[in-house]
Amino acid sequence: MNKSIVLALGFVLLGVFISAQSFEKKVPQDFDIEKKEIPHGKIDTIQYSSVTVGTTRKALVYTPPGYKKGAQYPVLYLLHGIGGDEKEWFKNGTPQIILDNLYAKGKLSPMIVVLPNGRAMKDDRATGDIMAKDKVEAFATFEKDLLNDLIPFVEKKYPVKKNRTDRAIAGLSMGGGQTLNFGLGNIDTFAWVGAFSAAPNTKEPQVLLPDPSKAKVLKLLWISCGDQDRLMPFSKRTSDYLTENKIPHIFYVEPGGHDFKVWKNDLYLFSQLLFKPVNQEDVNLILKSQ
Ligand code: FER
Repeated sequence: MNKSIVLALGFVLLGVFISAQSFEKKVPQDFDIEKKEIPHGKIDTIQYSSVTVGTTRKALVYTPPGYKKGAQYPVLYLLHGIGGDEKEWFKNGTPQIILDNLYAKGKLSPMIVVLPNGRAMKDDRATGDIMAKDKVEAFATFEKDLLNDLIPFVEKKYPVKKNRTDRAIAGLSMGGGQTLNFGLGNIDTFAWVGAFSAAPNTKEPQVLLPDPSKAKVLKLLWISCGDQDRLMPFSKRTSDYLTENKIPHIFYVEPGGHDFKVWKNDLYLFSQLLFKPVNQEDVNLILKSQ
């Protein structure tokens, strides 16, 4: 082949590679609009038997476009808030649309996303007094259900990788608190941790991480919150403690309150960072944008 053609082809391939890898910080207006013409992932409801709760429990599972049983995928466990259940993200945050759109642009590492029900009790519906003591406590009980029942089920039923570096946990509000409590409490299980607008169930920093240096093995520790959210102190005190102890993390403060506009934006940014080498330039882009 002629040298200049080789060179030109090289640049084209490099261009494709760079655009496929580059991080998209600016959220496009159509990031959550369904597009018929692109490949779609699939949402299924699964049922697993929970020894922790003593019932059969439901979760939704999103498999990515082009999902093949022969491949092996990392898994993101994505948790809901106090007023929700396993369908909350799906109904209000449309992660399947946001992620389909990101896949179509080559911005995501292929992953399976599990949307559990984080209220681990026999009646796990978000009905009646959602702030009742037993219902709030069930969000803590979910740690056992997740580690001992749901993760083993997912890892048996789906073709997934089983290293800590292949598991991410993220969530909004009560799910953000669960993310910090369970993620930082089980660093041998999760390497990617994303807390969106963490709620008062978030343990105090010294309890979360008595030995802060342990968090250095995390691939990514993301804490975000809307600047108008009255729950900001729970994110800020955690980030301050990490900063004091020189633990690398992203503290992303964005315009907004305690709502899905913020959480969809968080998912859009956070998901692009998962399961690939963390690129300091991408992290700087996020930090500079606040
Ligand atoms: C609280 C305020 C907010 C609280 C929980 C929340 C358990 C959770 C909010 C959410 O998940 O959206 O005092 O106490």
